[in-house]
Amino acid sequence: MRRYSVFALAREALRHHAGWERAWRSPEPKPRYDVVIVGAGGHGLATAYYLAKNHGVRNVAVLEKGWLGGGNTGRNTTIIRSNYLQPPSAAIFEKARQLYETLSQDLNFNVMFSPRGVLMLAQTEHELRAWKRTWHANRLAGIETEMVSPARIREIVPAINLDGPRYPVLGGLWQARGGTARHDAVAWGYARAASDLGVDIIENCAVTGIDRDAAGVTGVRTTKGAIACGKLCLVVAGSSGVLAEMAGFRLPIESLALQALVSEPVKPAIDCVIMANTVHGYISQSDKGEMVIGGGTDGFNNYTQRGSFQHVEETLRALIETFPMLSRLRMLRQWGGIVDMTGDRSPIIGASPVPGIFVNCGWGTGGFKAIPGSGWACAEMLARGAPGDLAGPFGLDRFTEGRMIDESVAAAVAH
Ligand code: FAD
Ligand code: PYC
Repeated sequence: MRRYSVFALAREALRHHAGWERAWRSPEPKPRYDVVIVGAGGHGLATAYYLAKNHGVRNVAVLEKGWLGGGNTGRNTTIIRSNYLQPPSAAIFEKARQLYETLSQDLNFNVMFSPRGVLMLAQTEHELRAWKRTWHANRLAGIETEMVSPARIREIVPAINLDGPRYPVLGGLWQARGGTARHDAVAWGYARAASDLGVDIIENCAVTGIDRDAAGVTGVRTTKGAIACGKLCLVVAGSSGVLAEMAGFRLPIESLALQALVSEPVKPAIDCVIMANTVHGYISQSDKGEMVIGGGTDGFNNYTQRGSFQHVEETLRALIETFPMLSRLRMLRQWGGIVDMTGDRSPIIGASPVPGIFVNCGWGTGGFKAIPGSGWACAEMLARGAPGDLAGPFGLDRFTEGRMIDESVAAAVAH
């Protein structure tokens, strides 16, 4: 594939952009692959890319029932940070954040990583103590975060109201190298680079059944026919329970909708990401000027991918005390994605009870930021047949051994 560069841009500008190639190939499925990955969200695509790039495993297919990036990857609010509490989470989220720093260069695709800073507000004494604990844990893990005072918060976000009558801002946890990236571009960049390395990405190809014999998995049935495989990795977020059922096992995961919305575009007013977890709202401003806003998950399990008026009202009501300007903005769009929640709010990366089937799921409300680290760790597991250091703690066995990795505070979204 031709490299994207300033010279390519200039060349195409001179010939009316007639020479651009398709960003990724659209092949028909082969009868057999060494590895089949189900789900072309960020995690599935990154897994395929690092399998090919880091481990030389290239006879790989990624099967996607819709269009790539059309699941949670293309529906999220793009917040990237690594301020997690427990050592295994700190390791994988910080690995991901570091990979994001140079991802555009690595993939030769502009993912628009913008380390504009992420601020988690403390609006109760309890939350202040929780963030201080996280800050100390971050320092021990070598992750750069700092506790900031209300006065410093006013400097970072002049538009904020610190003195709300119900929830005054008492301080915050600031990660200066956290930020955002363009979600579609992350999916497209991984897809293009993986395709270039020989990975087959097959869209409009739903997996409808999983075949196994006494020794383990043998292949999948799809809307484009049967495909045999040596290893199968399920990376389908909110559909994880459905795919596990096809394979004959259960996962400790609940699926529910997480919603978000954007306002009409306005001039630049907020140049970092702010999360207000006590009141359940977070906000950043997109390059187009829209306020990108989200709140908590729906209070009941469901598979809808839609927004609801109740959620718009609830989230804005929560945020208006701290951001009074929101009361004067019209909201443009709302939507939902199906998030895959585990009991300890940490992901599952590991072997399943069926030999040859692996799972990478449970990223819940917070997996966009993890995509590069998750792909890296999952590829290592598939190539070796067993998880390495990054994925090791996240196996399914932790639920039977009672070895939870509690990230309910760091998940930072009401659930
Ligand atoms: P997905 O992107 O959902 O990909 C899974 C794919 O599997 C889908 O494309 C689906 O079509 C496919 N699939 C399902 N069933 C089948 C089948 N039978 N056959 C073939 N393909 C199938 N995370 C953050 O870090 N920061 C945020 O700011 C953030 N905000 C969020 C806001 C919202 C509103 C939502 C919904 C999520 C948010 N998240 C955030 C979470 C993040 O989006 C997800 O954790 C992450 O995108 C999951 O990626 P994935 O690749 O695992 O899943
Ligand atoms: O994990 O940072 C996060 C997040 C923000 C909004 C949804 N998830």
